[in-house]
Amino acid sequence: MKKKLLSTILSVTMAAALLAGCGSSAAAPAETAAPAEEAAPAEEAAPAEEAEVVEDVEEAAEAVEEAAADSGAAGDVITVGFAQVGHESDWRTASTKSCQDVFSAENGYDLSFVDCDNDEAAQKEAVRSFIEQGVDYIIIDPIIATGWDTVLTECEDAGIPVIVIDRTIDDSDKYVSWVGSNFKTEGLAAGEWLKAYAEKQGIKEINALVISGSTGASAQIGRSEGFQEVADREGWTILDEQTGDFTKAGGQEVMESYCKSYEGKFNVVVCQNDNEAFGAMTAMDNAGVAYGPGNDVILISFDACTAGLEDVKAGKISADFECNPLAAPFVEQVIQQLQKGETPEKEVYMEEHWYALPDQIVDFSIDGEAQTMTEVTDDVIAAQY
Ligand code: GYE
Repeated sequence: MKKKLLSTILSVTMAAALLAGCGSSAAAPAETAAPAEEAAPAEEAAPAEEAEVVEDVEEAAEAVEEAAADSGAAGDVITVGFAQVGHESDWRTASTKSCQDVFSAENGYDLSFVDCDNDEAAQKEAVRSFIEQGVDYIIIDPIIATGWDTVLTECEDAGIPVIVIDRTIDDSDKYVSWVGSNFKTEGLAAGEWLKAYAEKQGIKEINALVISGSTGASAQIGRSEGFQEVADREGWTILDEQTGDFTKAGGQEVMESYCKSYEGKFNVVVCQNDNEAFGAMTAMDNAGVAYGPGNDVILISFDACTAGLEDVKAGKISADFECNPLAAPFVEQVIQQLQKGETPEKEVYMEEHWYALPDQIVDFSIDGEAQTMTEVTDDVIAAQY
């Protein structure tokens, strides 16, 4: 409240100071008054307009204080707490930046950002600290899908709407809205692509190694389930599935051990994100395993970040299945709807694409729905996150 009031006072004080300097109400430039007007719902725009008739700065401040107290709205800055998973991947960096860009002071927000460093307990504590601060909204990207009901009940009791982004919460529905990806569809896409590509290449047997994401994260669960479903149906062998925790170091470590344990026995490596794939490539390079189109091992990845697509273009990753991290603008829409008393959609799905080079682009469908693949070009890479 105090902060909100202060910012309104400052905007009007600045406008009044300008007025005093120029000695004419006409001299107040549109931009000066804009911050107060923009951030305030229509009927609360009065304070900024009043600034044009007040004589001095003190009077302006008083006028605003009164108006703000009267309206009870006070203001304008929306406080948001965001409990982010961590900083494990390029995807995560893009997600964080997207939120910081959208929930900026310039856009009328005061963002409390906590990087939870992949620590589930720390993430719940972050949410509790937002409750204590009395923020207007809480955004959670849940590290794992379960264990949320207690803390979400605390948010509900405090009257703070929660918006979930990216990964899902599977054991509580005490949130207003979720904006993210269909991870099972991503896993199915990887499986159905592999089936079609193997047929085209005349590959009869699939022996796959999976480097999964952080165990219990819905992104891991969905991608594993989707790929496994096709593997089961097609009778493929999944030799092993171990977590690389969505990191490059994790991917490298798991792949180093796979290269020893399964030497000469695998022809597919599935990494559940690009960073794991970067690590796995280093491990395969060191072990003398040739991968990518035209080589023995097909390398599949998820996320399709810029560096991932560069590796598709370089003929290292055979196909990359996008996960779109730029959810923040949609989260903002949800918040704006709530501000107006509207009911937002409970689930909002991000649009995503499947990427490869022309020789690896094949026709496939998911549950009967034909999929379109996107060719990786320099322009496509330049436009990616
Ligand atoms: O794929 C990975 C990140 O939750 C979808 O988390 C996200 C995943 C993403 O670390 O790179």
